[in-house]
Amino acid sequence: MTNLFDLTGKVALVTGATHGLGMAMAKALASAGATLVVNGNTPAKMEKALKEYKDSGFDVKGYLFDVTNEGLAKENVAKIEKEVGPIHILVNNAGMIKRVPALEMEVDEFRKVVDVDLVSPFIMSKTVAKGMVERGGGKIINICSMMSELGRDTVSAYAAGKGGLKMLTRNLATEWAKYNIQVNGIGPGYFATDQTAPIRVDGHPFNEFIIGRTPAGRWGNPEDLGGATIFLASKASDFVNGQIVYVDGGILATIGKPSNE
Ligand code: GCO
Repeated sequence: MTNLFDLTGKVALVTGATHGLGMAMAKALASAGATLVVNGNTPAKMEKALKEYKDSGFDVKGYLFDVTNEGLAKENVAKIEKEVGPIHILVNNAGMIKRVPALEMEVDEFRKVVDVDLVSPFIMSKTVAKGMVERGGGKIINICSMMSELGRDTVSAYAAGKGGLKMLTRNLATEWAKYNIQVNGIGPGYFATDQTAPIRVDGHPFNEFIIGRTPAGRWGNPEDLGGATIFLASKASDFVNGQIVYVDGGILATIGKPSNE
């Protein structure tokens, strides 16, 4: 039986992959045999990331461009497909968060977060899907969030963006299944990354809350996302469409329990 999870010969583009969860998912795809292309928008972070990929034994090409800019997305996808090859797997991971109470958040701040978290996955999906349609198929994975399902104080823009991204995933899956393009999502729970560092420090009430709220009793490690990423990028998910796979240690499965239990 051929290895359902083998990505040999596939080109994978991961946006926002110069650190954190994006880098972990990118490394997982490369470890399954994919030819890896990573996007970032900060030269210094890209330089550091390419060295880390190389030191990890992965031969990776990096492309610096703003995924919220459709012209740059088109230009760079064309460049990647010319220089590396047709993109078989797109992981829309680039994202941002601003933790500001809604009453205090500026409208421009709200728009910027939604632009990065929701509009850029639309831009990148539409740009890459054109070639996938011509070639008879592909895989698109949108990185959603607990906030695709739940609200919490101070993250209104992020929740709106990630909630929209869940429905964008389902809608693109509906429209593009006929082209053999599977569009799915991954919803990370609470992971130990730079993005969560401010709310994860020892003694921070949120740190204790999350550990108590997560049945697995810990923050996720970026490597915990590798299996779901490979699954949704591989033949193993050819009949999976519009699903969000939550890798969350059980948070969404439970109402939680009293702290004194
Ligand atoms: C927050 C966190 C979350 C997590 C992740 C959860 O402020 O609540 O940063 O947004 O990072 O998105 O899935």
